Amino acid sequence: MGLFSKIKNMFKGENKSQEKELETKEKVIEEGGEKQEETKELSSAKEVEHQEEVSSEKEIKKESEIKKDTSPNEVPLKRANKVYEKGLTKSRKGFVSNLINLTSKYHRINEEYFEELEEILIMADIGVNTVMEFMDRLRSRVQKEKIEDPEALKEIIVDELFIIYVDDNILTNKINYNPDGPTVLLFIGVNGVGKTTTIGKLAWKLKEEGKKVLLVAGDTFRAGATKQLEEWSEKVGVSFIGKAEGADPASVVYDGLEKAKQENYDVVMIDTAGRLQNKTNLMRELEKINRVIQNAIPNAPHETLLIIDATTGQNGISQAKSFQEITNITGIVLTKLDGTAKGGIVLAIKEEVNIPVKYIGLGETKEDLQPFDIEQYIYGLFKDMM
Ligand SMILES: Nc1nc2c(ncn2[C@@H]2O[C@H](COP(=O)(O)OP(=O)(O)O)[C@@H](O)[C@H]2O)c(=O)[nH]1
Ligand SMILES: [Mg+2]
Repeated sequence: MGLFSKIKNMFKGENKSQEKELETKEKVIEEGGEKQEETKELSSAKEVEHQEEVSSEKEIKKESEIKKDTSPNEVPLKRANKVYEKGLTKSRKGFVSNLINLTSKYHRINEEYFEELEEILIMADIGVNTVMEFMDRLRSRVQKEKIEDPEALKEIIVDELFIIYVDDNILTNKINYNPDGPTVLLFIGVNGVGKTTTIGKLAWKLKEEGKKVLLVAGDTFRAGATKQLEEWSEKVGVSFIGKAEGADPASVVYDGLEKAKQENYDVVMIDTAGRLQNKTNLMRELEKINRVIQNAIPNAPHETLLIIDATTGQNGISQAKSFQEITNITGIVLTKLDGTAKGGIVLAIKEEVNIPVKYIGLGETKEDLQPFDIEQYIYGLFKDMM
């Protein structure tokens, strides 16, 4: 069975009653969202916090009601599905609807069809080499299997696009945890890609899993960066350590790791400033930070996560290549997928960078960071074609 059919069965075969339950939950979440809208009007930050608490309490209550007659893992999985579906809406309306339109436009597969398909894929941020190889495979399958109807090619297109990704077991989304002592996660990437936000969201996830989390404000360069991280720590209820603007990032990191060891933290997340325009300085700074980390905890950092903004397309890929030259990256977090209509950048990363995408950002709230799962991703993207 092809990948397309497998995913279709996995996600579409769900029984109706569960879908109904989800609709109820979705509604509750939407109501919560409206609450948060209202709170924007309020002047005091305290009141905002309180409102958020009220709405999240409501969500939790509803969730426990749903849980009664579903298995324990189902609700989080369904919730993740919804985040994927919602976050990939723009890409479905852009890239995928172009594919659907192409299928209805042509009655027979011909050269123009192939050319148009190629253009759609390139426009979707899928790397040029990947598209070329894909087109070769597709053309030869069409010839060999004597396929004439574009309708019959829909499934094959999805299968052929993603099979490389799925078959490759090197690409794991798992975080490499330190079994004895604090796990150190270092976050790098240029300014504005979503480092601080990602740390905040992930801190919330890890805290929910019962981990003791410390955030370290290693971006001492940009005004307000330390404050922004501190606010996230308060919002999600984890610890924070930071110094004044202009302090040596390595010294903040040193203090953070000492604290983590003394107070038995499970996870330390280090924010950094990403001034890629001065590569030599950035390299020196990262080397210094890495030295401090390794002195404090052998084998650390356990992950160096590069953050890429999906809306920047090829530019994001070049950033990845530049960072790859100056440091050892173990995983990528692809943010702002909700903001792109292209959706194919995951494949370009695979082709051109070949570092696993571990998390994706599908929106601005803390729930919107999800472990990258290729099957959920494909379903979220192509559900209208299934
Ligand atoms: N829509 C959307 N916005 C995001 C996402 N991740 C981050 N952002 C926004 O991107 C902006 C820059 O994020 P920030 O964490 O300050 O970037 P940093 O400079 O790399 O630390 C903020 O407004 C974030 O809310 C995402 O997944 N989706
Ligand atoms: Mg930041």
